[in-house]
Amino acid sequence: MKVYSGSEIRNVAVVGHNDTGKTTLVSQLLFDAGATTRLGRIEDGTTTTDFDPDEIERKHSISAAFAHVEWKNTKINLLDTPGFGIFMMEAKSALRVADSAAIVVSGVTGVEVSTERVWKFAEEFGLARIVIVNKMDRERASASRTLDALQKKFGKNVVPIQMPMGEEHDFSGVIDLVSMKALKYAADGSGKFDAIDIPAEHKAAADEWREKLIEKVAEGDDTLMERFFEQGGLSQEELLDGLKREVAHHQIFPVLYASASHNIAGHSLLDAFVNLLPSPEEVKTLDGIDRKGEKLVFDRRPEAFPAALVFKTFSDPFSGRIALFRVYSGTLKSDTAYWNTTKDHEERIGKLQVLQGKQQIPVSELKAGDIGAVAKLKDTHTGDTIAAKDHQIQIPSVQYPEAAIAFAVEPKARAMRTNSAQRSRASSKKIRRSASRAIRKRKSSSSQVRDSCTSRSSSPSCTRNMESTSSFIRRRSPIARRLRSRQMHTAGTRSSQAGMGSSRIARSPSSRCRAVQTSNSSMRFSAARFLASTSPRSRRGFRTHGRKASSPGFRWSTSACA
Ligand SMILES: Nc1nc2c(ncn2[C@@H]2O[C@H](COP(=O)(O)OP(=O)(O)OP(=O)(O)O)[C@@H](O)[C@H]2O)c(=O)[nH]1
Ligand SMILES: [Mg+2]
Repeated sequence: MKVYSGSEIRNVAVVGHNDTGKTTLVSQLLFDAGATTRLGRIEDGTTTTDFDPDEIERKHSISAAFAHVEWKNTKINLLDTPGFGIFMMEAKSALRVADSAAIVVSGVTGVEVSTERVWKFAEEFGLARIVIVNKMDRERASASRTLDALQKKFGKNVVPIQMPMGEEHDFSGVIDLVSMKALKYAADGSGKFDAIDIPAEHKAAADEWREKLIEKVAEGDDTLMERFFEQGGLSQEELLDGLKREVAHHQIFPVLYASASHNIAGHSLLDAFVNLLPSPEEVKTLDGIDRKGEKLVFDRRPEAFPAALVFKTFSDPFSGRIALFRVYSGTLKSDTAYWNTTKDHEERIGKLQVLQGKQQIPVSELKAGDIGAVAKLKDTHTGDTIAAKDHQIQIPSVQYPEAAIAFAVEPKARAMRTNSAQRSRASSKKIRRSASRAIRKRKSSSSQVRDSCTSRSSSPSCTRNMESTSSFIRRRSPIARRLRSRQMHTAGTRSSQAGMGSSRIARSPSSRCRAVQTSNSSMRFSAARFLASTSPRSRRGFRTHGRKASSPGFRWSTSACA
């Protein structure tokens, strides 16, 4: 994998309300840039960034995922985030390490609750923003209604730099208001397009939209304003330069249009990311704190000392715990010892990687501005800073809100408490063995039925037999179901141990009983799922406590478990 310098990188968090098409859009960008060979679809469970079995089953993103593309010699790091309110902290962590936010809204529903929330987060972190109006092909999609809603909520600096060609079923491409070319896309989802002259029926509207864009760009810059009055307009280069500068300074939030599922306008989005969004090098310094908690401003150049922030940790079934981090200064190298300045101990970095969904691609080093991952860190969790030992700097992480729900799972009997973990492991193994035995048996009887049925005519009893056998295999046995629910629980526990968000798992010193305190939405989800999915029988021997926090200061204490 090539090593990129800061000026060749764009870190973009794809955020917005749920169901606006963020994950589909990331799949579209990956496909259009040639990073994948097919257009991933939510319906088929083939998107790159929704790879978790739960995400595939539920057709929603649950946690932030990372992918990257190379476009015009620039590496675009894409952080796909969930849009559901309960998973909002995942979006916030992604925004914390991004340099810009691509805020996705639906052309049908416009501004929604999470749109406002992610906008506020982006504002808090001082990020450049670009608005993508997706689903322009859908019935009742309207560019003007969506633009009105956006401007009403976020102000007149939200300005379209494109005009959609048609709406609903007629949406066929976009008119670029900078180059004044129409990009007409193929209807087969291949993403191929022709740059043509603006069709006569759109010409008057396009001229009017461009006029407004030029006025807005000229307003934000005195030199451009003078040029505007001198020439009566701006050239394409002046317009693009002005736009880039004002996007970086949050004076303009450009609006673009797309249909991710029909693969329309993907190339123009990639162009806009490269041409308009700031690179990590454009912000020269970063505020950190030293060991005494005093503010420290430090240099972000690749030649400076290495410093990176771990913003997410998750468990991979093959590689173990994976930490995702952003390098803020210097260069991080594989197989090198660094210092965890938050916990004050040495941390050896093994093989550095970059992620493409769940796929891990090795890389020798990562320069300031890039985002990468590393497996099996000794004791480094979300929010920790990794730096050179002689530079005790800590990079501020996201502050998570207080837990809204807390719960604990504990064994009822003291005898169980001593070795509940071993018992749980042993019984999982036992269940797994009997489940595979049952499935093997059923499969072999299924093939017998199939053989005898194909040799004879398709009698009603034959068809019935085949149906029931195959539906059994689909559903698997009750034992397999029990195994699944247990695996789900283990996964939940594992992710909390991995330090996802602010979830914590604590062990009471006197027993093996575990208490989970969670303010992380994914963990809450796993907890709720564990309680909902396990049958009373498989929960036998465990007592569960769940309650809503009555006050913001509520915390679950491990003593409740002792
Ligand atoms: N018609 C149409 N459907 C789309 C488009 N983009 C996405 N969809 C569909 O909208 C649904 C939601 O898409 P996702 O990509 O999962 O949306 P999301 O914003 O990632 O959703 P969350 O992860 O839950 O926040 C899926 O059924 C997609 O096929 C589009 O441009 N047009
Ligand atoms: Mg999604």
